[in-house]
Amino acid sequence: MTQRTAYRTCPLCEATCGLELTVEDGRATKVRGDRRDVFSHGFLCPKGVAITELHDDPDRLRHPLVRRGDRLVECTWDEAFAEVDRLLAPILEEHGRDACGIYLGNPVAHAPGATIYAPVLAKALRSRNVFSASTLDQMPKHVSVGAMFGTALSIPIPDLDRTEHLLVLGANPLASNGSLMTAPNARGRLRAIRARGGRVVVVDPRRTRTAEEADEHVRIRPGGDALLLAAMVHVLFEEGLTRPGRLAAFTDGLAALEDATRPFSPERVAEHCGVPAADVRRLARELAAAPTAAVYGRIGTCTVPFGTVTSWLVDALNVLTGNLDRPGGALLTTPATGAAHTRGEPGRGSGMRTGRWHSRVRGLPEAMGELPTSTLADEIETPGEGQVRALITVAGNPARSAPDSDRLDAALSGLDALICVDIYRNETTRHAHVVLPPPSVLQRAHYDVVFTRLAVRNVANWSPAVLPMDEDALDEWEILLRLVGVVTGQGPRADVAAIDRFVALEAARREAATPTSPVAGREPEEIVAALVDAAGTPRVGPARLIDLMLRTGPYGHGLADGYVPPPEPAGVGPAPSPRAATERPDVDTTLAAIRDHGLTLAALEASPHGVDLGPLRPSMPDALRTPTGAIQLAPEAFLADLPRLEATLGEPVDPEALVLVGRRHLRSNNSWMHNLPLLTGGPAPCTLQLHPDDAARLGVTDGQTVSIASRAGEVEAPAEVTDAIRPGVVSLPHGWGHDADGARLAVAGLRPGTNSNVLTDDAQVDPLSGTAVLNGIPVTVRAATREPVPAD
Ligand SMILES: Nc1nc2c(c(=O)[nH]1)N[C@H]1C(S)=C(S)[C@@H](COP(=O)(O)OP(=O)(O)OC[C@H]3O[C@@H](n4cnc5c(=O)[nH]c(N)nc54)[C@H](O)[C@@H]3O)O[C@H]1N2
Ligand SMILES: Nc1nc2c(c(=O)[nH]1)N[C@H]1C(S)=C(S)[C@@H](COP(=O)(O)OP(=O)(O)OC[C@H]3O[C@@H](n4cnc5c(=O)[nH]c(N)nc54)[C@H](O)[C@@H]3O)O[C@H]1N2
Ligand code: SF4
Ligand SMILES: [Mo]
Repeated sequence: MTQRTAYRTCPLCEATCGLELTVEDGRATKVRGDRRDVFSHGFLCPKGVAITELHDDPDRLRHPLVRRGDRLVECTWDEAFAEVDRLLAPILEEHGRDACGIYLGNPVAHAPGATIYAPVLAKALRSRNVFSASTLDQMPKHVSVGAMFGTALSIPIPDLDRTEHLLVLGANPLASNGSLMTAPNARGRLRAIRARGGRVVVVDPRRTRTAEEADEHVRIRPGGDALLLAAMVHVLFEEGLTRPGRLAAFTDGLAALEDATRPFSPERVAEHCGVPAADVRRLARELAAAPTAAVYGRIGTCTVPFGTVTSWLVDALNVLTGNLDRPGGALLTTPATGAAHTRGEPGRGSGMRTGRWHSRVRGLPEAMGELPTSTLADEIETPGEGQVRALITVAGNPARSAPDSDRLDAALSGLDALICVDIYRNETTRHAHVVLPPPSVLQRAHYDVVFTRLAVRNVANWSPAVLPMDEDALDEWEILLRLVGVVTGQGPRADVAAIDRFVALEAARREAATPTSPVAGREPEEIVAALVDAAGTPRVGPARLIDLMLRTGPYGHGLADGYVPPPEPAGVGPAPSPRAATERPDVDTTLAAIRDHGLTLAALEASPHGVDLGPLRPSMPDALRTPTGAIQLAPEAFLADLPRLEATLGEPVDPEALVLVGRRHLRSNNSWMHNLPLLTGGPAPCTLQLHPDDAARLGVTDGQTVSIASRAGEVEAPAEVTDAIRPGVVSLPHGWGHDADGARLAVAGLRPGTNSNVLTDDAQVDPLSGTAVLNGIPVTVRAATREPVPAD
């Protein structure tokens, strides 16, 4: 028997844990947390353990599928791409570029092949109909920070390991493992705040596991965060507690923000946000008084009617209390592969614009080159020029993840062509004409381009593939580039290597033309030729582009040979102390050496547990990319949404009305990973949580099947009566409903659960970002008159 150990960053959520895998005779047999990982120090969760099951899952697709009548059958790659070309070429030819849409799902952000090459495909398509999971998720944050700090990714990250006060709104990192805050072992890091005398406050309609770990749980009404935060801003101004400190020198809009929040006194908003006025005042005072503090909001602050305004006010509080851009506050990262706020001329930029075009049917604004996924069904169903007749999905399951999903599911089934790059035949891909499966995550190299940009510490990890690809397999980036070949008219057998080289040369050309780049003025060919591995073999694909990004990033020295890490000490060392996250004198030495010589991919390849680039560092005003070079505390467009917010104060508060919110479960991952036996034990997670008072009023008992109805649809689910939820609020997780005909998810089908997005309403969006409203959906609940039909 041959046995070896492999190290790999887990790509399954945003926490980026280091995994240690045992590989026996070519099979990954065991997974543990990598105790020497510079960031996760051995932490992992059950999903990380299940990564081998994901690889071995018999339902995971190993071969492309093509539609023959009402069946999807296995075929060769050549047959699959020939069919893609046969379907797409005439649609693009006859109906124009917009007739083919593209939808990019969440795992696109979790694998560099897709992170880098899916946008290349979207660009090559030259369609306005680009959709993604971002408008079901964090687009309000992109739009708010884009206006305030100048780029869509200028997202302040809470300095979790040093803060003395953390105010969390609408996030449950103990279940989600953190989002827009990459922090492996969120629980340990939250506990450390309290252990060093700090305070954690969680604002959530549910008493979550995170709320249980906190000093205080504020049981807000769903959607009430914009009011709560506006009132906290109001209190800071009213009571003279604003202390922007050094930020004042480069912050515009203080007076405008003060004026704009004047109508939102705690006394006026209390009933509507569900937080007593005295508590609002105290929360504001405590935030202002804390030596350092960070305000952090996530799903519950984004997928709501005032998502952008809420996201803006989160950072407005960070600015007003002087906590933005200071240790212990909320800071921008300095990621090894760079970001828009580290590139180009320091301190100034063109800013972020939205609404450069609008969706055809509902006139919703573009943001980051995308249209809202909430209007995808409209664009498919509505005839006329620009109607979406074909759709490419990459790592997405919009038939379960998007609002009013019954409608979208039906729309998908009516497309002239649906091409899916996906590893499962699930609720979306069952409608496909062609399914193109990438290899399993263990068969692909990894670098977390996205989440290293959002991490509470600057780190860099490269993971080589743990297992070889299957014979005949295509890597995800190769699949995407062959699709580029089709949509650019090069046919089904385009030269992937040539397109890839073109992409690399374009990236090199952009760098060469950037005066501040360490490769400024060099020849693109020369730059690309220097992107070789330690043996001198030219790199290709994502590895080549990541090497370029590292060499031209904040720690890069262009084409220089670069930093050589010291050899790995043999054997597994002792587990680092919990303090390791902050107190690492060795990090300063490493960082100095990296700064002297420059970071390259070769250096990361020689560092299987990653490279620690230290805690977050103040970077403003240099990192600002607004046209004025200043923080925009009161962007016009956001001020203009406040009258709509004020108008909600005139709506009656009906004590008997129910609203639906979502929730996440540690052993689940959006709509997938439900097919892995390791994650399916324990009580069924897909229950409708409701408060005992509501249950009593409705005559519902624990475990009973209830019917939940909204404007969009009606579903049934078992009731879970719990006082952990605020009265008037019910909660159902999303991503379930695995009983669809034509899917192949044998394990998930045994316990299909209920699809909550039958209830969410695609007509409701946050107008500034086009983001779906997925929380706070008005519903009625009653005891079901019949038992649910069992899954087939
Ligand atoms: N009601 C409600 N709805 C929600 C949410 C909510 O909180 N409430 N959350 C929203 C959020 S935050 C998000 S991000 C979206 C997610 O929305 P989506 O991205 O549309 O959905 P996922 O469930 O993440 O689907 C991932 C798909 O990628 C496939 N996949 C997995 N790994 C790979 C891979 O390596 N390569 C490829 N090509 N495919 C792969 C899976 O089989 C699956 O089909 O859902 C949103 N929907
Ligand atoms: N295990 C697991 N981990 C995941 C995922 C998963 O599906 N499973 N999904 C990943 C993805 S794609 C994302 S985007 C992240 C999301 O990461 P988080 O945002 O941390 O995830 P949630 O658990 O959905 O937490 C949202 C919380 O908001 C609360 N909430 C709902 N409405 C409101 C409101 O109006 N106001 C306030 N203040 N709170 C409200 C909900 O009760 C819930 O507790 O998680 C990621 N990690
Ligand atoms: S917390 Fe996230 S990154 Fe860490 S092991 Fe679990 S799924 Fe993987
Ligand atoms: Mo998400």
